[in-house]
Amino acid sequence: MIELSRKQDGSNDTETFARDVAEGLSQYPKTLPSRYFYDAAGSRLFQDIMALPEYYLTRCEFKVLTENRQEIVRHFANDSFFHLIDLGAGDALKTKILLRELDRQQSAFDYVPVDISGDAMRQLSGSLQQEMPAVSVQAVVGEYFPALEWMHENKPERKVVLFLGSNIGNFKQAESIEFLKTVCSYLNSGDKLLMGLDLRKEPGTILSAYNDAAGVTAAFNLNLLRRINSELGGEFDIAQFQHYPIYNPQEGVMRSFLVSKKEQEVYIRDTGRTFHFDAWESIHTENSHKYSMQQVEELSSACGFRIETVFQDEACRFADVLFTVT
Ligand code: AVI
Repeated sequence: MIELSRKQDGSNDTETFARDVAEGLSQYPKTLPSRYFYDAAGSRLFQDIMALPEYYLTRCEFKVLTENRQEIVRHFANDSFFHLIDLGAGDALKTKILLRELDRQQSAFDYVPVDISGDAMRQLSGSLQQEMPAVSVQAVVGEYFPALEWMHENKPERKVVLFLGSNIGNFKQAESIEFLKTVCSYLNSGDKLLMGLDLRKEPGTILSAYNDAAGVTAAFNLNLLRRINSELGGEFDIAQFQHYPIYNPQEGVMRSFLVSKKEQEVYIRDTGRTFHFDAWESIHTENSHKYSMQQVEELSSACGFRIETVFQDEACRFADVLFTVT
């Protein structure tokens, strides 16, 4: 296992967290960065979200990868050795669908899962050793770009990058272009990227996925305030905020907010400040972009890729798009 980051437990640096919180809550309208959702409790809640009946994304992607695994793997393999780099691998449940197929076909590759969590990478390496002992695994603990840079400098062979789960959708539009351009800059012509993207669809279906009946997504969103309380000495009264998601079908953006149910002041020790909330004032906490195929094409050509193949479910809810570096 290669460790490129000092932080091995997924924790965020407290000072950076405090600075980001102070900056976001001083703005009008208020914002908090969605990357802070994922502490241990937030990651557990996200696991629960993925199992919800309303959250179709994970099930659809499983289906797309399962039904198309042979063809996907055929596109990856083309007779020469390659590194399969999995950005944000986590427990790699979806990637294992492809790994089993690559293993079955005795493809010449090694698997490079990348994740900020050292624990997750240790567990994944162990489980792969048991399940697929013939697959060579080189886990990298660190952020995406240092990992890609390290691969670029140390591993000259062909590369296939995985960025599954519609994680790209959580970036702002300009950030997603920047992100993909940077990924592309660490790859060579002919290298590939398989990216999961949630597609535009009936707005009510999208809204329900982020406003489930059991309230798990609400708990996930509110956990951000709980985290500020426990890690930064915040004094949020969680019961005085509500989860409020809204989908804009023109922009194809699902936005989540936390709304203050009353006028209140909240002191956060590590920022040294008190923040004022008007009654019904909101904090914008997350964007989840939903794509049209035209947008996918624009994104691809703006970032140095061309679309090789689009794999999607029969209801066209979710796509795994295979891009090639031009
Ligand atoms: C991680 N990401 C792709 C999820 C999404 O659908 O935007 C995070 C999430 N937020 C609320 N539910 C799920």
